Amino acid sequence: MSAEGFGEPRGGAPTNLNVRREGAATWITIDRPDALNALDGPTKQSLLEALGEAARDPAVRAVALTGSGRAFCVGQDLRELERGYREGRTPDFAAELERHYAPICRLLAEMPKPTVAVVNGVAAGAGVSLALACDLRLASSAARWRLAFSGIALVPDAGSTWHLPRLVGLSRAMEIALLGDWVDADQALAFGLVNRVWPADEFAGEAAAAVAALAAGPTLAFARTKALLRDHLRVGLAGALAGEAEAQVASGHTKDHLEGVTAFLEKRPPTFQGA
Ligand code: T3D
Repeated sequence: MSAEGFGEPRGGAPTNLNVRREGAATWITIDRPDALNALDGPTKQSLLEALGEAARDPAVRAVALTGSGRAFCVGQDLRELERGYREGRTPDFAAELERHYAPICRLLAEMPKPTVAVVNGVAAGAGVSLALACDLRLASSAARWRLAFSGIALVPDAGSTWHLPRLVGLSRAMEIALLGDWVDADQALAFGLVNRVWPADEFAGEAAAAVAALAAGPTLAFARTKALLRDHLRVGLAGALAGEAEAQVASGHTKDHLEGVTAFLEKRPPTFQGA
């Protein structure tokens, strides 16, 4: 699996973002707690660059996205747009979606390694969209979700109209988007919106262990698996069978496949290298 096509390195310190490595995992923390990690321009640019770097770096085998303080992310920074609105101007949504939200969403969904939203608290607007674009969502019992776009008379964006019905079904997606109620962590689990919920005081440790386990997994097989699952939403059975066969041939030639089978035969846990 190639990491090509995930942008170019730019360098420079990230703004409002904490990026750190934990073993083979990159943790990206949106760090604007006073604004509930709302996404202003510099933060979105930093997030885009950090995700691109993580996507390209073969030593990074999983990516976790989380927020500092009591929020995961509340979406677009509305204060950044305040002046224009007060002057009666509407932002250039098309340009902003194309410049930041679309490539961020595609990186989370398509980079060749698992991506995990570690939803520590409130998620709203495009913050929900980011979490939906990740491969997995792990939630604290303190997390709560609101799509929020309807509150400002916008449509859900940043990929949420694509991801939400696929994750929870059309009826729930309509409910979440149109009724606009808060979804708490237990409801989110029941809806299939999140994959795991842990009590708030256990959340950091449990989420870290889950991300570490993913980062120690068979990265190339994971990359092919996520691509197959996404691609096969759009193809018929014959196409899916052909896609699986092609991916399996490639997976069968990896060192990790040999290690996995050898470990099974030797009755020991495998040690995958991501190669
Ligand atoms: O550019 C484009 O293409 C458009 C794309 C749009 C995508 C979107 O994301 S639109 C949706 C944006 N998000 C929202 O509408 C959510 C707005 N926030 C809220 O409704 C509430 O803050 C919450 C319900 C999430 C939390 O409420 P609460 O009472 O717990 O906290 P709070 O007091 O409202 O917020 C705390 C601070 O965060 C506050 O700042 P202050 O007054 O103490 O200085 C608040 O202004 C700030 N904050 C919260 N959300 C945003 C924000 N600042 C900027 N932008 C925000 N979205």
